[in-house]
Amino acid sequence: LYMEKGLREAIANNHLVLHYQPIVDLVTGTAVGLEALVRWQHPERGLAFPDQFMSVAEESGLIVDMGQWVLRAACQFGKELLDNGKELNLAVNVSVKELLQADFVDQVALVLSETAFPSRYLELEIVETLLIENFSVAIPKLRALRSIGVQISLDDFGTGYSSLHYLTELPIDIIKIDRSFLAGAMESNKQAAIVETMVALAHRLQLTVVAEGVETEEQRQFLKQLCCDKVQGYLISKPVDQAKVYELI
Ligand code: G
Ligand code: G
Ligand code: MN
Ligand code: NA
Repeated sequence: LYMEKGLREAIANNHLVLHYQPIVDLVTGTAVGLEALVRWQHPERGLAFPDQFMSVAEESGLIVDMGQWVLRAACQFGKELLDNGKELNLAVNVSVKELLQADFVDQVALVLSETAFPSRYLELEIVETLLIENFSVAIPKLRALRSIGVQISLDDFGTGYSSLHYLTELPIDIIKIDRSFLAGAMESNKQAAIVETMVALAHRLQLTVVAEGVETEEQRQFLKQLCCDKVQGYLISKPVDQAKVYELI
């Protein structure tokens, strides 16, 4: 498969690059975190986005090598920021295929120690649906990750089918409300009620809440009133390259 071969070479030749999207504290208005988002810097075709190669990565199993590359690059950048006095959490997306690798927790611990990035600044984002489908294998791994100090985020919250049933059993720290909920919240009182309830539910469970896909000041004010903890979205910034991160923070 051409794509698979190309992707394998891209990982080996460092043709992947991370962009970072700031995550802002709603009370202070300052950036407290960055979500790392992978791109493929293709020598001929230019910058490719995850929707163009993530399914190939998943199906071929290359997601495991790619994930290792991403984790290391993100931790290195997080450490560089810390060394420059910028204390920011780094959020890294992890696919369930990676999480289910027998040595995943050991690999995370190794990357943290080799990059000297303190575990408390690392957040691993896992999408809800896939986590619940692999519940019994995934849970002990999430526990082990938390025991080494890593924080766990439930990504795309609200889009999974049995989220509420499992919510109390998942060893997580953060809920990320999927951007599809924000999109309708300004037009519909019912949609707004759902977001309000999600924030309240997360707080009752002593979880931090991040709202994704915040594009307007109106949405930001709405979330602030709800005491949502953090926001992420085009209103603050699109994902940017490493150099631009320094301009933003
Ligand atoms: O901005 P963007 O197009 O990068 O992200 C699209 C999707 O790709 C998001 O749902 C995000 O979770 C996923 N994604 C981006 N980077 C990574 C990564 O490094 N690993 C995994 N597993 N998914 C990623
Ligand atoms: O991992 P996750 O599925 O949350 O990935 C985030 C995705 O959402 C990325 O593709 C990113 O570029 C995109 N994104 C981030 N902020 C916004 C926003 O404000 N609006 C929209 N439409 N997409 C966003
Ligand atoms: Mn994410
Ligand atoms: Na998400």
